[in-house]
Amino acid sequence: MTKVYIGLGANLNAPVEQLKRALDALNRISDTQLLTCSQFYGSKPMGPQDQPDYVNAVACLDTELDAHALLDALQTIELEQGRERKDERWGARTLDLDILLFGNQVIDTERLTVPHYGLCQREFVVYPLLEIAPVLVLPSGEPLAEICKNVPLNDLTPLK
Ligand code: ROI
Repeated sequence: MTKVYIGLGANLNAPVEQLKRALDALNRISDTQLLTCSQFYGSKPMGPQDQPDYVNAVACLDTELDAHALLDALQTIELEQGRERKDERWGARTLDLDILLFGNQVIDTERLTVPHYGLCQREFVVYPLLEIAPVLVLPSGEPLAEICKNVPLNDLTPLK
Protein backbone atom coordinates (compact mmCIF):
# COMPACT_ATOMS: atom_id res chain seq x y z
CA MET A 1 0.00 0.00 0.00
CA THR A 2 1.25 3.47 -0.84
CA LYS A 3 -0.16 6.65 0.64
CA VAL A 4 -0.75 9.22 -2.07
CA TYR A 5 -1.78 12.88 -2.00
CA ILE A 6 -3.77 14.24 -4.94
CA GLY A 7 -4.39 17.91 -5.72
CA LEU A 8 -7.84 18.66 -7.13
CA GLY A 9 -8.69 21.88 -8.97
CA ALA A 10 -11.51 23.19 -11.15
CA ASN A 11 -12.79 26.56 -12.34
CA LEU A 12 -15.41 25.75 -14.98
CA ASN A 13 -18.86 24.10 -15.12
CA ALA A 14 -19.83 24.13 -11.41
CA PRO A 15 -16.39 23.53 -9.87
CA VAL A 16 -17.68 22.34 -6.48
CA GLU A 17 -19.74 19.65 -8.22
CA GLN A 18 -16.71 18.71 -10.33
CA LEU A 19 -14.65 18.12 -7.19
CA LYS A 20 -17.41 16.10 -5.51
CA ARG A 21 -17.76 13.89 -8.60
CA ALA A 22 -14.01 13.52 -8.76
CA LEU A 23 -13.84 12.31 -5.13
CA ASP A 24 -16.48 9.69 -5.95
CA ALA A 25 -14.46 8.62 -8.97
CA LEU A 26 -11.20 8.48 -6.97
CA ASN A 27 -12.87 6.11 -4.53
CA ARG A 28 -13.85 3.81 -7.42
CA ILE A 29 -10.30 3.39 -8.83
CA SER A 30 -9.33 -0.29 -8.59
CA ASP A 31 -7.14 -1.31 -5.65
CA THR A 32 -7.45 2.20 -4.23
CA GLN A 33 -9.30 3.78 -1.29
CA LEU A 34 -10.05 7.39 -0.59
CA LEU A 35 -8.92 8.05 3.02
CA THR A 36 -9.57 11.76 3.54
CA CYS A 37 -10.11 15.03 1.75
CA SER A 38 -9.44 18.59 2.89
CA GLN A 39 -12.10 21.26 2.89
CA PHE A 40 -12.77 22.87 -0.45
CA TYR A 41 -11.00 26.22 -0.85
CA GLY A 42 -11.66 29.16 -3.16
CA SER A 43 -8.46 30.48 -4.76
CA LYS A 44 -7.38 33.20 -7.16
CA PRO A 45 -6.14 31.91 -10.50
CA MET A 46 -2.44 31.44 -10.72
CA GLY A 47 -1.38 32.33 -14.26
CA PRO A 48 -3.69 34.28 -16.60
CA GLN A 49 -6.13 36.38 -14.53
CA ASP A 50 -8.90 36.49 -17.15
CA GLN A 51 -10.41 33.24 -15.89
CA PRO A 52 -12.78 32.37 -13.01
CA ASP A 53 -11.54 31.73 -9.47
CA TYR A 54 -10.69 28.10 -8.71
CA VAL A 55 -11.98 25.58 -6.22
CA ASN A 56 -9.12 23.46 -4.83
CA ALA A 57 -8.72 20.60 -2.39
CA VAL A 58 -6.24 17.85 -1.54
CA ALA A 59 -7.23 14.20 -1.07
CA CYS A 60 -5.31 11.31 0.50
CA LEU A 61 -5.55 7.83 -1.02
CA ASP A 62 -4.15 4.41 -0.27
CA THR A 63 -3.30 2.49 -3.43
CA GLU A 64 -1.79 -0.80 -4.59
CA LEU A 65 -1.23 0.70 -8.07
CA ASP A 66 2.11 2.02 -9.24
CA ALA A 67 2.39 5.73 -9.93
CA HIS A 68 1.93 5.51 -13.70
CA ALA A 69 -1.11 3.24 -13.41
CA LEU A 70 -2.61 5.74 -10.96
CA LEU A 71 -1.81 8.58 -13.39
CA ASP A 72 -3.69 6.67 -16.14
CA ALA A 73 -6.70 6.38 -13.83
CA LEU A 74 -6.58 10.11 -12.96
CA GLN A 75 -6.36 11.13 -16.62
CA THR A 76 -9.36 8.92 -17.41
CA ILE A 77 -11.38 10.70 -14.70
CA GLU A 78 -10.31 14.13 -16.04
CA LEU A 79 -11.47 13.14 -19.53
CA GLU A 80 -14.76 11.70 -18.22
CA GLN A 81 -15.42 15.05 -16.58
CA GLY A 82 -15.00 16.96 -19.80
CA ARG A 83 -11.38 18.06 -19.54
CA GLU A 84 -10.11 19.25 -22.89
CA ARG A 85 -6.37 19.41 -23.32
CA LYS A 86 -5.85 22.72 -25.10
CA ASP A 87 -2.71 24.35 -26.35
CA GLU A 88 -3.15 27.31 -24.01
CA ARG A 89 -0.84 26.96 -21.02
CA TRP A 90 -2.42 27.60 -17.62
CA GLY A 91 -5.94 28.11 -18.97
CA ALA A 92 -9.30 27.39 -17.31
CA ARG A 93 -10.21 23.74 -16.73
CA THR A 94 -13.17 21.59 -15.62
CA LEU A 95 -10.94 19.28 -13.59
CA ASP A 96 -7.29 18.90 -12.79
CA LEU A 97 -6.01 15.93 -10.76
CA ASP A 98 -2.32 16.07 -9.87
CA ILE A 99 -0.26 13.49 -8.02
CA LEU A 100 1.47 15.66 -5.40
CA LEU A 101 3.20 12.90 -3.45
CA PHE A 102 3.42 9.15 -4.00
CA GLY A 103 4.62 7.68 -0.74
CA ASN A 104 8.20 8.82 -0.31
CA GLN A 105 9.04 8.20 -3.98
CA VAL A 106 10.87 10.66 -6.20
CA ILE A 107 9.77 10.14 -9.81
CA ASP A 108 11.02 11.93 -12.91
CA THR A 109 9.75 10.52 -16.19
CA GLU A 110 8.36 12.08 -19.37
CA ARG A 111 4.82 11.76 -18.02
CA LEU A 112 5.27 12.36 -14.34
CA THR A 113 7.27 14.44 -11.89
CA VAL A 114 6.76 13.65 -8.19
CA PRO A 115 6.82 15.52 -5.84
CA HIS A 116 4.73 17.79 -8.07
CA TYR A 117 6.82 20.75 -9.27
CA GLY A 118 4.34 23.30 -7.89
CA LEU A 119 4.03 21.68 -4.47
CA CYS A 120 6.21 24.11 -2.54
CA GLN A 121 4.96 27.36 -4.12
CA ARG A 122 1.21 27.06 -4.47
CA GLU A 123 -0.97 28.18 -1.58
CA PHE A 124 -3.93 26.18 -2.98
CA VAL A 125 -1.79 23.03 -2.62
CA VAL A 126 0.26 23.47 0.56
CA TYR A 127 -2.51 24.70 2.89
CA PRO A 128 -5.12 22.03 2.04
CA LEU A 129 -2.30 19.47 2.31
CA LEU A 130 -1.25 20.85 5.70
CA GLU A 131 -4.87 20.60 6.87
CA ILE A 132 -4.96 16.82 6.31
CA ALA A 133 -1.26 16.06 6.93
CA PRO A 134 0.05 18.51 9.54
CA VAL A 135 3.20 16.53 10.35
CA LEU A 136 4.05 15.49 6.78
CA VAL A 137 7.73 15.47 5.81
CA LEU A 138 8.58 15.66 2.09
CA PRO A 139 10.98 13.16 0.46
CA SER A 140 13.59 15.96 0.61
CA GLY A 141 13.39 15.82 4.42
CA GLU A 142 11.68 19.21 4.71
CA PRO A 143 8.62 19.39 6.95
CA LEU A 144 5.55 20.68 5.10
CA ALA A 145 4.85 23.07 8.00
CA GLU A 146 8.21 24.78 7.31
CA ILE A 147 7.42 25.17 3.61
CA CYS A 148 4.07 26.78 4.41
CA LYS A 149 5.83 29.58 6.30
CA ASN A 150 7.17 30.86 2.97
CA VAL A 151 3.91 30.62 1.02
CA PRO A 152 1.54 33.62 1.24
CA LEU A 153 -2.16 32.77 1.66
CA ASN A 154 -3.02 34.98 -1.31
CA ASP A 155 -6.79 35.13 -0.58
CA LEU A 156 -7.15 31.36 -0.18
CA THR A 157 -10.54 30.89 1.55
CA PRO A 158 -12.23 27.77 2.90
CA LEU A 159 -15.68 27.45 1.28
CA LYS A 160 -18.65 27.05 3.62
N1 ROI B 1 -4.78 28.46 -10.06
C1 ROI B 1 -5.46 28.07 -8.96
N2 ROI B 1 -5.81 28.97 -8.07
N3 ROI B 1 -5.81 26.78 -8.74
C2 ROI B 1 -5.48 25.80 -9.64
O1 ROI B 1 -5.81 24.62 -9.42
C3 ROI B 1 -4.76 26.16 -10.79
N4 ROI B 1 -4.38 25.24 -11.70
C4 ROI B 1 -3.68 25.57 -12.76
C5 ROI B 1 -3.24 26.98 -13.04
C6 ROI B 1 -3.77 27.39 -14.41
C7 ROI B 1 -1.73 27.02 -13.01
N5 ROI B 1 -3.73 27.91 -12.07
C8 ROI B 1 -4.42 27.53 -10.96
O2 ROI B 1 -3.31 24.62 -13.61
